Amino acid sequence: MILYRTINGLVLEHQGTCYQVDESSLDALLSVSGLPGYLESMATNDRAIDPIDPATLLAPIEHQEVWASGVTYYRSRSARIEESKDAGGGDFYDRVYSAERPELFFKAVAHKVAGPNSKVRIRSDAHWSVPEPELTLVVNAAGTIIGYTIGNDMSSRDIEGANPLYLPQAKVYDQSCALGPGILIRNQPMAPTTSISMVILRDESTAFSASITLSEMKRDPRVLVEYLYRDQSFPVGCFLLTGTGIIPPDAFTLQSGDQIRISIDGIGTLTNQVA
Ligand code: DO4
Ligand code: MG
Repeated sequence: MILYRTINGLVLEHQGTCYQVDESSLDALLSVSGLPGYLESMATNDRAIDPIDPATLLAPIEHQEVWASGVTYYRSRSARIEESKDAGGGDFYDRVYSAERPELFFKAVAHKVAGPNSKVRIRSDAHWSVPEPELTLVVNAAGTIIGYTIGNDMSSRDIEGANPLYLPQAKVYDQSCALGPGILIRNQPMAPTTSISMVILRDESTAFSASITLSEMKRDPRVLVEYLYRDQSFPVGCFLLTGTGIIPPDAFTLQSGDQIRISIDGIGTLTNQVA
C-alpha cells in the first residue's frame, strides 16, 4: 500500500488501484492507530479513482520535521574522510562510523522540501554539490516506524569538507531535501536485499549511476529512531533519512538542469531537476 499526497488530497494505491482517502490531513493520518487497517478500509469500489497524474503529486509531508543520519555506510565514511582531510576532520568520520551513538542532524521542515518532479537546489556559494539518495523512515509520534519513502539529502561537499562544523550550512537550505513520491505503509523492516539506485541525467545522457542494497547499512533503523526520540518529542511524527551509501566520484558536481532519479524497491522513483 502506498499513500500519496496530491493536489486533490490523500490517495491510496493498493493492489494496482487508486482510492481517495477520507482523511485530508497527513498529520492526522500519521496519528491513526492501526493505520494499515484504516487504509485498507478505504479500498472500496465507491472510493476508486483514476490513476494519479504525476503532475499532481506533492511532497508527502505536512508539519513533520525532517532529520537525517550520517555515515551509516562505509562509502560515506571514506568519502568524508577524504573530503575533510585538509581540515583535519577525517578522524571524526571514522569515529562516528564505529561509535555506538549515531550521527543525527536536523535537515528540513516542509517549506525546504521539494516534492516529486519539482526542483531541488544547490547553494549559490557551493562549488561541489551532490545528491544523497537515502531510505527515509516515516515515524509516528510514538516512535514507531509506520512506513518508508525516498529522500534526497542534497549536500555541499566543499562546505562540509572545509570544516565539519559547517555541516548545517552544507545540508540545510531551501529545497535541500526532496521526499516522495509516496509513503510505503509497512510495519515490518525493509528486506536487506532492497536496492537503492540513483541515475543523474545531464542533457539526456547518464552523467552518473550507481546502486547499493540495504545490507550495506551499518545501523538498524529502529536504533536510529530510538536515539532520535530520546528526550525529544515529535507530536505529528517525523521523517528520518538513513544516510547515503552512494556518493559520486570526487570530480562530479551537480549542475543546473541535471535530472536526479532515485529508485528504491517497493517504493518507486523520486525524480527531481536541479534548479
Ligand atoms: O557527516 C556528515 C553527513 C553524512 C551524511 O549525510 C550521510 O552519510 O548520508
Ligand atoms: Mg546524507
